[in-house]
Order: sequence, then C-alpha cells, then structure tokens
Amino acid sequence: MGSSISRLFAAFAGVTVLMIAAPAFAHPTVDIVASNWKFTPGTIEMHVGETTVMHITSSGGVHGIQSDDLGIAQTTIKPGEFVDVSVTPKKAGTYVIHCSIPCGGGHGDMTLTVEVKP
Ligand SMILES: [Cu+2]
Repeated sequence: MGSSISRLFAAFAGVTVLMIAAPAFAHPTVDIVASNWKFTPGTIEMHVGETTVMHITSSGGVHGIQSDDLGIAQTTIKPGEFVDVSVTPKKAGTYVIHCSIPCGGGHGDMTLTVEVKP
C-alpha cells in the first residue's frame, strides 16, 4: 500500500522534471553536414515517438536524403543553405539512409545511419 503510493509520487515527480527539462516546443536538434561523399556525423541517434529536427547543410556538392521508413520526404541539400527536417520515428531499429541525389564517385557509399532507440 505505502509503496504503491510512493511509486505514484515518483511518477508525478518524474513528469514534473520532464516538463522542466523539455519545454513543449523545443525538439532536440542535430546538426548534419553533407559533403563529398559523406554525412557528418555519419551516425545519429533518435528515440521512438520523439521528434528530432535534423538541421542540415552541405559544405560541398548537392546531396539529398529521403526515407520512407522514417517518413522523410525527398529533401535536397545545397551548399550554403540550411534545411530543417523533422523526424518522429515510429519503430526502433537501425536505418541507413543513402544519399538520394547522384553526386559523383562516392555517391554509392554516402550514407547516414539513424539509430532509433526504444
Ligand atoms: Cu549522392
């Protein structure tokens, strides 16, 4: 009896902490730079049901990302421009996104890996 009440209290305390730590409109943002022929960083992490904003630019060459599994529409990444892509993963797993725009010699190996944690 007493322990279930303290568990309940702990749950409420946890919610309070979460609300302070993550204001409603602040989604975690990850900076990503595309170049010939890689994404930096090459691996990023997200969580199921949590929206992450990918803030992407290119330091060389025109590249792109697209993923049906992660709900990312075809997005072109151009040098000197920034594009924000919001992703809310539905399922845990490792997703390998290939560059979606033919960009030259290393295009075939140009990938961004998204680790989606439960
Ligand atoms: Cu490419």
